[in-house]
Parts: sequence; C-alpha cells; structure tokens
Amino acid sequence: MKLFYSNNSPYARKIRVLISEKKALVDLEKVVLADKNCTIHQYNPLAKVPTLIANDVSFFDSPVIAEYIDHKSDLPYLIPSDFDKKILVKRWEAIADGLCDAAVAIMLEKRKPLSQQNADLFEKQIKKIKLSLEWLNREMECKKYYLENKFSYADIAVGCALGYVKLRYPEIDFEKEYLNLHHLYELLMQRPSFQKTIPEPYL
Ligand SMILES: N[C@@H](CCC(=O)N[C@@H](CS)C(=O)NCC(=O)O)C(=O)O
Repeated sequence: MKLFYSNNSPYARKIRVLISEKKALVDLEKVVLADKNCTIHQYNPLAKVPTLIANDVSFFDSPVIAEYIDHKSDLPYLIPSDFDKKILVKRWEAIADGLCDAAVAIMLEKRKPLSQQNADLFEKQIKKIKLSLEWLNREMECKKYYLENKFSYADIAVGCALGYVKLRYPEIDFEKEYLNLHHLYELLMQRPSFQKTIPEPYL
C-alpha cells in the first residue's frame, strides 16, 4: 500500500496517525499539490490528498481510506464494528472534517490578493470554527477520550483537526476557551503517532 500525502494536510495527518497506531505497512509518499505535474493526478481525478493505493486501486477520501486501513490491518479496530458505536465515531469525524474545511477555506481566501478577498466568507467560516469548537468542547465534558473513554479513530480525527486549527490560528487560547479540548490534545500529543506528524508552522 502507498499513501500520498502533503505535509500539513489535516485529512492526511488523520490517516498517517492511523497508519502509525495500527502499525500498518504503508509506504508514505509526500507530494506537492501546487506542482502541475504532481503524481496525484494519475491516481485521483480530484487531485486531493490523502490518496491511498492498494492492490492497484486508488482510494479516497480520508473517511474511506481510514475504513480501509483499519479493516485491513491487525490490532484492535479503532473504528468499532458495532454500528451504534461506529456511527458516533463517524459523526465526530464529520465535525472534525468540517472544522478543517472551514479552516482551509479561510487559509485559501487569505492567499488571494486583498482586493479579491471576501469578508462574508471569513465571517461565515470563522463562525463554523467557533461553533464547532464549542460543540466538541461540550461533548468532551468529564471525558478523557470521546467514545467510552477509550482511544479511537474519533480522537484521531478531532485531534488532527485541533492540530490544524492550532497551526493556522495560534491566537486561539484553548486552555482558556476550550479546556476539555486542550486536555484532549495534550493527551494525544503524548502519543508518538501524533508527535511525528505534527504540522510544521513554516509550511
Ligand atoms: N474530504 C477530503 C478533503 C481532502 C482535501 O481537501 N485535501 C486538500 C489538502 S488539505 C487537497 O488535496 N487540496 C487540493 C485541491 O483541492 O485541489 C478528505 O477528507 O480526504
């Protein structure tokens, strides 16, 4: 198996953390999406990371890849097979991905010349980020990990979204505003899988 990823993609980080936690045998290949000849075009018509190649088939997007890796590798499943538990994990992944979508949308808008930037877009996306963080923070009340206080893919998804928000918005004081999420991220950052995939501020 081979995973195409880019350095700071929070969706790809989710998969890299999962691969590390599951000790899955996957080659990692870093790509530069801005490169017109980027290899990703050969494997994914959407030209997005993460993309996984397994048995000559390409898989995307990250929720699909996560299911594939969790299912095909050893060790206990991090996405539960029990439907009622699994759907809660997927629900958390959906919020985590939505949080990343909003943060990425703002980052892309900021890259445009000032005269072309849309103030409404900033306001709308910032609201999504704030409300999602408040929502997740409430969900973590009196909990160590999200699902039955056991580490799962839900924590990986939200942890990677938090890492990305922290990278792009260092001014957010998690300890003051979202204490439960602060504790969760601190706990996750003790894991080698999170440490070795931390986003790099200069990219
Ligand atoms: N929903 C997708 C989102 C993937 C995504 O948007 N990745 C970004 C990098 S953070 C990307 O590849 N962007 C390139 C593009 O949109 O052309 C997933 O979960 O995999």
